[in-house]
Amino acid sequence: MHGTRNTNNRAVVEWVEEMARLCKPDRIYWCDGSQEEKRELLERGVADGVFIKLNQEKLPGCYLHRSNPNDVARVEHCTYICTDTEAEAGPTNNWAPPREMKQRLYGLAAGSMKGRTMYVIPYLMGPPGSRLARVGIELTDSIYVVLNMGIMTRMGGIAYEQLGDRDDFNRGLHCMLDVDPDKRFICHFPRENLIISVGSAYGGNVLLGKKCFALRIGSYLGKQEGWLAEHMLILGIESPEGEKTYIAAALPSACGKTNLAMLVPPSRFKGWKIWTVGDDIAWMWPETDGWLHAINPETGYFGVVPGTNQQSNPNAMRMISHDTIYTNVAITPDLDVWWEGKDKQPPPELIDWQGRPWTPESKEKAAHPNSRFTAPMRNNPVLAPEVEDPHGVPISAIIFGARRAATMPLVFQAFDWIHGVYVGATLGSEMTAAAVGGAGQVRRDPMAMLPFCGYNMGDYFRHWLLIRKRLKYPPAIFHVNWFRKDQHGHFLWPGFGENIRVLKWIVDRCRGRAGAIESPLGWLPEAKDLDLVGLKGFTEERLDHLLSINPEEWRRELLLQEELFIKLYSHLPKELIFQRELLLARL
Ligand code: GTP
Ligand code: SPV
Ligand code: MN
Repeated sequence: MHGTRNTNNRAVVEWVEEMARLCKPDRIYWCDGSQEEKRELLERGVADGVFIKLNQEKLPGCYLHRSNPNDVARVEHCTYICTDTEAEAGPTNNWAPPREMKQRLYGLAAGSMKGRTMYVIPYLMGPPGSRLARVGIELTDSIYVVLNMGIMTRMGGIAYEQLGDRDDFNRGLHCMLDVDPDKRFICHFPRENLIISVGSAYGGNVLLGKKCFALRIGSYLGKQEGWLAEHMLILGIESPEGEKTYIAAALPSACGKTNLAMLVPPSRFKGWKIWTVGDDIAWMWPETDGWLHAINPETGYFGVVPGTNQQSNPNAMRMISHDTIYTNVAITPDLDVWWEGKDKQPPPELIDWQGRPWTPESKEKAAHPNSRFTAPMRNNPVLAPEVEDPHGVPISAIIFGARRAATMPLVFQAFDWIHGVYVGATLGSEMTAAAVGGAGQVRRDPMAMLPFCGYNMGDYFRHWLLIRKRLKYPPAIFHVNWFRKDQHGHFLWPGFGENIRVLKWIVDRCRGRAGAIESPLGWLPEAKDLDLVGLKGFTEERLDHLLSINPEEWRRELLLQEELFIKLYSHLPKELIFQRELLLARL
């Protein structure tokens, strides 16, 4: 029978019963992650109006979900880290005392599932048997959450198998309430390994395995246990000779991780291949072989839809053509999907993401700028088989990347680990639609973790510095920027598949085969060091602009870096202050 209790783990059963007494659902449904269950829930979701079944001839197994228009992105202003003291959460996180916050949230949750079903989602983050694999249980009253977690995580019996009779699973309670922004809280209680999320039904706010567990709680656990939970893609790059190199890259939300992880090299790069290990989150640890190893804790991609097309990301287009959940895209009269940047010519009529008629004359966007696909990784034509390896992959390079119209060159290499940590710690990027508010403004986003670090950011930098001591082969660290613009506001760099040219330089630097010149920022490639063959219309002048360091822009940049350091001062490692002095002197 579907939905009946499928575990004897006492801690799980007792906690579910306790939460059911609080939320008072009409029924409890224990998920098993099976295909039949998925079919049943999709049917129920369609009947309840949670999903629209898309054109099954064009998009087999695909469904559309429209979220409440007040609930379309992560909400950083209502995201809290509830550590015992405010200093533990640090100045970059919202903090509230755990007891009070829990009382408030339990008050909101009380009776909120009356007339509804409470779904019990057991899930595993990471390949079974991996030393970092972790179990979570999410309780939710949203079918959308269940079906997304089924794609994004190893959901079902495997989680109970890995947990055995232990009680060290992440507890995640999610109540939609009436999706009221005034009652929206995404709260983390790191010491108890507990997450409570109320008042939202969208993405990173409610798929608790992802940003809440794998990053906020994960980073806290990583600090205690000596590993790193990072907002990073993981890719394998294979040369024509079959040599494989693994790279992890942190770019802030909606700044290009999924695209880089699935890159298709242009025809000039015959024989080169990119394999995706992960597109959003990396869990990494110093392995006994002296390398930093990484696993992807997830099993699916919750990716940005707008801008995805045959040219920019053909692998993603194939991946999302079946068994995919779309959130907040537009649809055609025959139930196909559409979004800005899918093709040049929009169809003559559409239903927009809010369900309203839309024509090319309409002023508003047809798809929400943060519309997303949820697709299983097994749909990815370039999925790396290593993704299932409990030992992970050894990382040769770490990239920090940003979205910057000015200031930051296309690529440079940090001088060493400490300098690299400084480069990551001072990362600044233009904000995007992935979170509510501020899109376009440059803000500091240390290591792309500003919204995701579950403890004091200064202590997090110190943790990074300490990890170095346990590595015999530390990854080389780089900074990239695909988004520099010319004076007319056009991107100087073609990006997407052409990014392989930068990745190749990075690989060759790691393997001691590529040249560079010393600059105040770090090692910079010269024109002769980059393979630019076959890049149409690309002038040396353009490359000069892309690699230039403008003193005026850097004066401003240093002031912005200083603001962050002042904010973090009380916990900031002295090494980073020293790095700043060195950079100032070099400039
Ligand atoms: P999250 O899922 O929010 O963490 O985002 P992400 O970092 O995975 O970003 P993603 O790859 O989805 O890209 C976000 C947006 O940036 C999309 O609209 C892409 O089309 C665009 N983009 C990605 N790579 C490039 C690039 O190399 N150049 C340019 N110009 N745009 C890019
Ligand atoms: C991000 O914002 O970095 C995402 C999307 O990957 S969400 O899952 O909503 O956080
Ligand atoms: Mn992300």
